[in-house]
Amino acid sequence: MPAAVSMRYIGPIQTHGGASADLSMSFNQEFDEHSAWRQAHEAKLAALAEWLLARDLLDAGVRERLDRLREQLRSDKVMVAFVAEFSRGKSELINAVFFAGYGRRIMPASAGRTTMCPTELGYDAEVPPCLRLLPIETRLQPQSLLEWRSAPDQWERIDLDVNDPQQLARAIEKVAEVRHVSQDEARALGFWHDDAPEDNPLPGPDGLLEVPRWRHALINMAHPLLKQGLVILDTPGLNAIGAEPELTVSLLPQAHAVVFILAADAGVSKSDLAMWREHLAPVAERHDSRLVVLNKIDTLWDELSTPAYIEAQIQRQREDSAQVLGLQPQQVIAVSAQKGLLAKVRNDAALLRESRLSDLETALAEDVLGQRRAILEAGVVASLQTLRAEVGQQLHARTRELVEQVQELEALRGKNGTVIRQMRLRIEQEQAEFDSSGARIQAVRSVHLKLLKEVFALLGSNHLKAEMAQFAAALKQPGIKLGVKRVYTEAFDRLRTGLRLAQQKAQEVQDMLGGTFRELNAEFGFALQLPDRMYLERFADELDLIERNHLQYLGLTNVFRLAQPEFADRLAKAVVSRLKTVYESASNEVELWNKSAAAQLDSQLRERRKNFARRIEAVHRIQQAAGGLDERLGELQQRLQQLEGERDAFLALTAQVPEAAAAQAVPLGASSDWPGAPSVAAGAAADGVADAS
Ligand SMILES: Nc1nc2c(ncn2[C@@H]2O[C@H](COP(=O)(O)OP(=O)(O)O)[C@@H](O)[C@H]2O)c(=O)[nH]1
Ligand SMILES: [Mg+2]
Repeated sequence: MPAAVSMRYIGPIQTHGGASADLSMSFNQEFDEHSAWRQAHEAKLAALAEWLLARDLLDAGVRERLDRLREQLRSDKVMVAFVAEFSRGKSELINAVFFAGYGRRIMPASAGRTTMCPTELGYDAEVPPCLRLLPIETRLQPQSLLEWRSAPDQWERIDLDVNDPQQLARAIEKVAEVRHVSQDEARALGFWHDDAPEDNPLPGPDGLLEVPRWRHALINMAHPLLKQGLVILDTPGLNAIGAEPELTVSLLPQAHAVVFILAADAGVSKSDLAMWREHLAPVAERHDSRLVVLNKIDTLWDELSTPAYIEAQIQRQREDSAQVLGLQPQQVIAVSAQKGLLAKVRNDAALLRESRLSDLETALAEDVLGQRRAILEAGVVASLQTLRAEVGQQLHARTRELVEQVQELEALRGKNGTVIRQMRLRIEQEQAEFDSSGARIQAVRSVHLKLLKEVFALLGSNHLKAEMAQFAAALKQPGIKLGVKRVYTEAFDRLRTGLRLAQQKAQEVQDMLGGTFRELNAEFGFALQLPDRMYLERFADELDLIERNHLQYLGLTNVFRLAQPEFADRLAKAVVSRLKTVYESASNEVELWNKSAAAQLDSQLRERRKNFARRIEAVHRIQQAAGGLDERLGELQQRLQQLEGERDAFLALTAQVPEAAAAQAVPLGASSDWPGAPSVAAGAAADGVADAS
C-alpha cells in the first residue's frame, strides 16, 4: 500500500499463516498492480521525451503524441457501476470489495431503500475530501447533469474526514435522505407516472409521496484505489434509473464494468428483469465486462442441510437466473457480500472463502483491468511504432546529410582556391533555390489548411447543434410526441452523412499531403513521412452506439414519460452532450494528425536551413586556413559516429516499452514490489540514455 493512505485504512485482509495465497490477492491488490504498470510506462515515456528533447528530435507532433499518451496513462480511470433493483446488496458489495479496509460499512446498506440517488465515488486532487449533493429540484431545470457538474456552487458540500470512518459513514448516510412531496411535484420530478401506476410510490397518511432528496452524489476521497483512478458508481433501483436518462445514456455506457446483482432470497423478479432488459442488455453490446452476481447466498446456508445440498441449491439458482437472463450459468457469480465484508473486517479467512467474494474480485480484475491494460498497451505500442518511424526518418536524414557533406569536402582535397570558391557559389545557389521553394510549400500548406478547416467545421459543435436542432425541437413540443423517433433517426442519418463527408475530405488532405511529401522528398532529399491515417470510421461506430443506446426512450412504451417536458428536455440534453464528446474526440484526432504533419515539415525545413549555413561555414574555414579541411572532416566523422550511437540508443529505448508491456501482461496475479517498480523501470530507460551519450 502506498504510504499516503490514511492511517485508519488497514489495507487488504492479511491471511493467517497457512491460508492460501490466492485468497489474499484481492481486487485492491490487482488494481495496485495495474497502477504500478501505468506508472512504469509513464516514466519510460517521460524518459524518452527527455532524451528526444536533448537531441533536438522532439518536434511538436512527436511531443503532442507523447504527451497525450502519458496523460492517458496517468489519468486513466476505471469505472465500475453497480446496477440492480434496490435491496439486492449493491452498497454492501461495494463495502465488501473496496472498503473493507476501513473496518466497517462506509456506504449505507440496510433493509429498504437506502441509496436514494446515484452515487459516484472517486478522487479529484483539486477538491478537498467531501461529499457533494445535487438537490433533486434541479430536475425541474433544463441543465444536464454534465452541466451541473461544472457548477459546484449548486451542490451541497459536506467535508469528509477520511481518518474517521465513523464520520465518513455518517456523512455518506445523506445519500439516503428523502423528501415528502405532493403528487404533482412528484410527477414533475419524474417519480410519478400516470401510465404505470404499479411503479408509483405509495402515498403516506398525509397523502404525500416520498422522493429522494438528492439527484446525484459525488464522493471525493483519497482512498488508495480511488486515488489510482478507480471510479465506483452506486445506483438506486429501477425507478430512479429510469428517471435520469443521462445515467443510462451517458454514465453506464462509459463504465468499464457493469455489475448487475440478483439476490438469492428474491430470485429474478419482474423488476430485476425489466432493469436487465432496459438498462443492462443495451450497454452490454459494448463491453464484455458485464458481471452478473447472485448475492446473499448465505441465506441458503442452512445448518440442517448438508454442504452438498446447499451447493446444489446455489447451482440451481445460478442456472435458473442465467436462463432467465439469457446467459451461461458460469457467467453468474454467486457470493455473499455481507459475509465477505464481515470476514474481511474480522480477518476470518474461512468465512471469506465461504463468501466466495474472491470469485467476483478475480472476475473484476481479469475483465476490467485486463481489458483496460490491453487497450492502454495497444495505444502505447501503436504510438511507439509511429514515433519510431518519424524519429527514425529524422535520424536517417541527418546521417545522410552528413555523409553528403563528407563527400562534398573530400572532393575538395588538394584542389586550388578557384575550385573551392566555385563550390561555395554552388552551395549558395542551392540555398537560394531552396529558399525560393519556401513560397511554394506555403501555398500547398494553405490549400491543406483550407480543406482541414472544412473537416473541422463538419466536426464542430455548431454543425452538431444544427443537425440535432430538429430533434431537440420535436422533443420540446408539448404533449405526445409520436413522430419523434423518425426525426431522431433522420438526425442521426444526417450526422452519419456529415461524418462520411468529413472522412472523405480528410482522405483528400492526406492524399494531397502525401503527394507533396513525395515531391519534396525527391527534390530535396527530405525524409518526410505521412502520419498514420486519420481514423474517423470509429466515430461512426460511436454514433451508432449512442443512437441505439436510448432508442428505448422514444418507443411507444415510453410515450407518456416522453410527454413530460422535463423528461424530454433532459433526454435531448443527454443525447447532445454525449455526441459532443464524440465530436470533440474526432476533432482532436484530426488536430493531432495535422500537427504531426506540420511539425515534420517545419523541422526538416529548419534543419535544412541550418545545414546550408554549416556547409558554407565549412568551405569558408577551408578557404581561410590550410588545415581547415581535415579538421572539418574529423568533426563530421565524429558527429556521424555519435549519430549512429543515438540511433541504436533510440531503437533500444523504444523497443523496451512494448517488450516490457508484453512481459507485464502475463503475470497479472503475480506480486509486484510497488512502488519500487516504476523507478526501476525509469532507471532502465535512463541507462539506455547513458550508454548512448
Ligand atoms: N443475508 C445477506 N444480506 C445481505 C447481503 N448483502 C446485503 N444484504 C442486506 O440486504 C439489504 C440491502 O442491502 P443494500 O446493500 O443496501 O442493497 P442495495 O439497495 O442494493 O444497495 C441490507 O439489509 C443488507 O444488509 C448478503 O450477502 N447476505
Ligand atoms: Mg444501496
